Amino acid sequence: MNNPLFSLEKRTALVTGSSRGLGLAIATGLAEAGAAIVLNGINADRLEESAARLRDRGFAVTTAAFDVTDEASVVAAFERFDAEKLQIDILVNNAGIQYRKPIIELDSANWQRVIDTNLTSAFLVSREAAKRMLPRKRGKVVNIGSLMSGLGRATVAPYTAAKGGIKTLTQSMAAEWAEHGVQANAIGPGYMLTDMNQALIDNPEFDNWVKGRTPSKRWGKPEELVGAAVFLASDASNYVNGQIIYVDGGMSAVI
Ligand code: GCO
Ligand code: CA
Repeated sequence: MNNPLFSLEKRTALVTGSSRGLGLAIATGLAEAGAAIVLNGINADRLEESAARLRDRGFAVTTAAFDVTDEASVVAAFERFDAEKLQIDILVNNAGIQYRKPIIELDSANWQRVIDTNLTSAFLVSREAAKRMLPRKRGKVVNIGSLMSGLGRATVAPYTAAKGGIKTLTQSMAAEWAEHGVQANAIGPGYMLTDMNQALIDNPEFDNWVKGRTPSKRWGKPEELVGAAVFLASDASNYVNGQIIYVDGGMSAVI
């Protein structure tokens, strides 16, 4: 990264749900752009393994194991950051889960679990981050939405409701924070090759549908989110507010 506009040197980025999957790919990409990284997840062992692999590559990595859906844990994590003088300059709200069930068979506990993990978490973690960013007049919040932020799909109602919420929550964040020098934006990944999607990837009918309907004619690779993430985390996006950038091989342009 030679263009200083896109450099993340001297910035610290917290990426939620980053022990694996899209979160780990994004955290790695931000590290490659110069940021120090705070990895988050609930499984402390898996977190340490991922941190060790990044440290082996020479990156500065801290781990913070906490549950992004638990308000007290989120507040405590930020108090720990304060005590350790760890300033979060960039927050990527990536933590997410999927649960597939037709609406008439869906129980409210699973509905709530998906909403809490994919949507409420972004509110909770951003609130604590923004409380500290606003007085500094600088900060970046990048919410991970989805192609489903603007579309429905059978069997994933709570996920689409949460991801739709992410899109408009991002707009409200921008409405409140842009004047304070804090930019909030979102990334809308399309169909990506992740563990979460393994059942879909392994289903030949679904796999063919994705390849047929995506203008790029293929699934996305997790590292293909890095360009948008670095852009939205860097000074290159200082006048970009409340947007969702779809990284979906063109799917949202045609569907
Ligand atoms: C699903 C998938 C989602 C999609 C994503 C596309 O069941 O719809 O699990 O995670 O991959 O919404 O943007
Ligand atoms: Ca994940």
